[in-house]
Amino acid sequence: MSIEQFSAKGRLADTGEGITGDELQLAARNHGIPLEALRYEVTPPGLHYVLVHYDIPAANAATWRLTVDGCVEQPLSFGLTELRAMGRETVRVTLECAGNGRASLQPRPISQPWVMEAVGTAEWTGVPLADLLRAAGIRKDAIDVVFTGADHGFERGVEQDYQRGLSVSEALDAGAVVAWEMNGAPLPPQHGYPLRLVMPGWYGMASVKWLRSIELIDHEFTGFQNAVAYRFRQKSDEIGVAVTRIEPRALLIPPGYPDFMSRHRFVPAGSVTLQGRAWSGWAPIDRVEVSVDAGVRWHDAKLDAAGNDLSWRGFSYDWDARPGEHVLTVRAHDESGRLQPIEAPWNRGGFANNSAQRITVFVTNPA
Ligand SMILES: Nc1nc2c(c(=O)[nH]1)N[C@H]1C(S)=C(S)[C@@H](COP(=O)(O)O)O[C@H]1N2
Ligand SMILES: [Mo]
Repeated sequence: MSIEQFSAKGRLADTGEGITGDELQLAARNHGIPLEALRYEVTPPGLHYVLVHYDIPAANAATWRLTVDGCVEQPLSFGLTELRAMGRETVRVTLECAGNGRASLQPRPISQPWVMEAVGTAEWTGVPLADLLRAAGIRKDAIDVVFTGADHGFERGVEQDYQRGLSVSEALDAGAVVAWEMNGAPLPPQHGYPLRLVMPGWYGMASVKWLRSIELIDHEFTGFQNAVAYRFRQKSDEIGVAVTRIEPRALLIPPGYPDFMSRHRFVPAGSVTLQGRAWSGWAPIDRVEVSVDAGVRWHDAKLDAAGNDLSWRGFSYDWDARPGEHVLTVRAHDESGRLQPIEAPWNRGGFANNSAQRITVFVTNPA
């Protein structure tokens, strides 16, 4: 074994190459939301998607420390009890992995092979990040804020702690929280126990789990997860464009009942209320369209009352299901004018593939 065997570049699947053992191993560790769990406004514990690059680190809330230092007037260090005394706020946030949809791209980037289920909504309780930064006093020379988790590993030959950087203004303005609770209970180990960052509107990679350090630096952060990993590229030697906010997406709760293997659906003929949820990290959802004929005709869905702007919005559409085979599909619009595409453009990392969901349904004759 030598480190040289780990390619510095991600690999693309060969034409027709099936899911590899490496991808299967990742898929078994990192699970998505079962689509029927989209019925819950707040995703119940255990059904929210999980993505962990390395291992879930050992952690003890009683001895955990979070430091805030670097370009600050007053470096700070908190235990959990001290941090709780800094304030308490609960935010309902929809998180989605930037790699969601990757496995459907052609050619397929070899990595965590999400289909479309890497999403969830939770209520995160903690202290606003902006309050912590202001308590430490942001110096004029501060450019970026670096968040470091307690997990450690190798990625494409580079040994690292999991780290992500944000600009000072992103860190102050996005409504981020440093959270110790998920849905009113201590964070589960896989979601960052005892402390994590939650960055509303951003793809999940920005929400650093097992958070142990916040460092302000006087230059742009060039760590692996910002400068190498999460970038839109067509070719591996490009610098690429940073992956940031969540592109709009709508998902239907698959109606009726499934076939075990194919997940194709069986629905008795008659009136069926199709339901689902839509979200965007750029702006609130203002329209969702449903098609029951594979995208030939589109119909406006009825939107549920708008919640906060940081979490998904429910929608429904009454369908008169006639016997035969149908392909259901759905697409979201947001107030920034973004429209979810039927086919999203390809990129080498397989990021932000928000191509429209398609569900094959067999409507059965009444008995
Ligand atoms: N420390 C650390 N934070 C992390 C990760 C990680 O591997 N290590 N994965 C990131 C990615 S890629 C995603 S999509 C989200 C997933 O958060 P969840 O597992 O709570 O849904 O966590 C992010 N934060
Ligand atoms: Mo992710």
